[in-house]
Amino acid sequence: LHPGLKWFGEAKFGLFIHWGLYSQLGGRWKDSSYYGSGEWIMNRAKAPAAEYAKVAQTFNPTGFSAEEWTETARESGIKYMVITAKHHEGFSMFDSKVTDFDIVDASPYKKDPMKALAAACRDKGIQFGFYYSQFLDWHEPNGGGNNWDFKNKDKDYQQYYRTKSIPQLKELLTNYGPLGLVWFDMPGGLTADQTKQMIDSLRLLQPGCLFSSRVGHDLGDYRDFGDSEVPPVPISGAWESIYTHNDSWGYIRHDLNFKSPTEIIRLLGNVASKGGNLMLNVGPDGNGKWPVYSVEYLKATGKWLKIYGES
Ligand code: FUL
Repeated sequence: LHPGLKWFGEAKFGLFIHWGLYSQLGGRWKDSSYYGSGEWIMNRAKAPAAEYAKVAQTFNPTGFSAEEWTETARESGIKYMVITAKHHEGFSMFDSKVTDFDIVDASPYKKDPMKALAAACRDKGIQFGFYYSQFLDWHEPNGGGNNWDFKNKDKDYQQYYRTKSIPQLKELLTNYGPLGLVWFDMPGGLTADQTKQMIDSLRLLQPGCLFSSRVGHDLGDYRDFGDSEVPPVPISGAWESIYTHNDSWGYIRHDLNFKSPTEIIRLLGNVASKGGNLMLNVGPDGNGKWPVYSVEYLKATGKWLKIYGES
């Protein structure tokens, strides 16, 4: 049995955080406004990569506080936190030597928020993990998904894996202390053998770290269901359901459709009764602040869990 399955099997409640340049846009690109999946805005607007990259110059999340985020998470009964190190837009929210398209080199913020967050989670006994989009990368000519700037037929996915994806995964597994998990998303461009090779090389760095099933080819350590899906019957083995708090993973200014504490508690109960973990998402804004309803409703959930939840 994978050693990480012990904490994962007991966790029940995790927090997903989608945070990137799309958070700065908040669901608006030029004169158009978008609803749902704010982190897909570059794709939906077919924003040219060079132009989209300029958003970084305005991204300065001085309101970010690792202490505040992790304290809210702790009060809410959260046992693990998974944050987007790089989503499909291709921007790295950590200090990466592999590219200049990262928060330290390309934004006025110039600091690595992931360092502080990893440390604060460790202090509070919260397992910490990274979401990493290993195939889709709309910024890179050889990355998956951006066929509006870079034609798919001209792409060399292997080159992208070799020069960005795998080296960045190695940075994440080396520079942030022990990780609870890496949440791979959307496999592509690799055969089963190549995926296995990639995973083996990463496992050497942190044998205790879990890999999500979206690494592809059934090679993950636990099972993730589809977005916002709970299985209808109890399921054995380690698994997770993931849900948005409002209707989007990434921050959308005009989305106030937040699940109430009652709805969150019901969801938690439903998932736990079938043997899984619920990982609920929060989408901080471009300043690094959580939507006020996320703070309030999560804390209220934590209060309930303190009284009625089994610890
Ligand atoms: C999906 C992604 O495409 C969404 O943007 C989001 O990150 C969700 C959790 O996973 O595959």
